[in-house]
Amino acid sequence: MRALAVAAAALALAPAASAWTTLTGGVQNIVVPSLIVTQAGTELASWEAPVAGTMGTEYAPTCHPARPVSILEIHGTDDPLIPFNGGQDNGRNGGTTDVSVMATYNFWVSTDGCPAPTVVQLADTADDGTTTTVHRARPCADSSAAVLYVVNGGGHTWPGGEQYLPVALVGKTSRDFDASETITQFFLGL
Ligand SMILES: [Ca+2]
Repeated sequence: MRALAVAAAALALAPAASAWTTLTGGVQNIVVPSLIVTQAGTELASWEAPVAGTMGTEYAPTCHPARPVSILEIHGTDDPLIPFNGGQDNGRNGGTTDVSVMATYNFWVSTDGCPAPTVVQLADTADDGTTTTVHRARPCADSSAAVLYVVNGGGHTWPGGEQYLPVALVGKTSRDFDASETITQFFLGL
């Protein structure tokens, strides 16, 4: 399963450098089907890494995974499309509402049987208008983990990726870390 996870992650992230606009849609669209798979309690989903995506309010009450699901969540506090604090979804799933990022993360911390998360600040290495706070809970049940990168001041963007649309439309892109590298290392560490 680990090899499959890494391979799938590499496949999903391959276009990140050159076609982020495409990947943006992919990332948003991946979140919902992956949650549906998780809800089904199948053996297919043992990890997820939603970037700028959270749980829809219509899915949340029915999400009862059969076993722990490792989660790495990355989300900007100034995301204009999928609001950090939840509410109206202005992205591709517009017309729906979302659970807040912290509520989504706390759901997984509880569901995965995690210890209380530790909270640290990433080094603010780039003058990009963002900082990042990392919430890390591990080990959880069955060696799973629940990690959240809160990009303070960050938008609906891929940290380390292109500023694919103007800041006025999608918000700022963090240069303090590379989401692709972070996701890869997370999967390798499971
Ligand atoms: Ca910074």
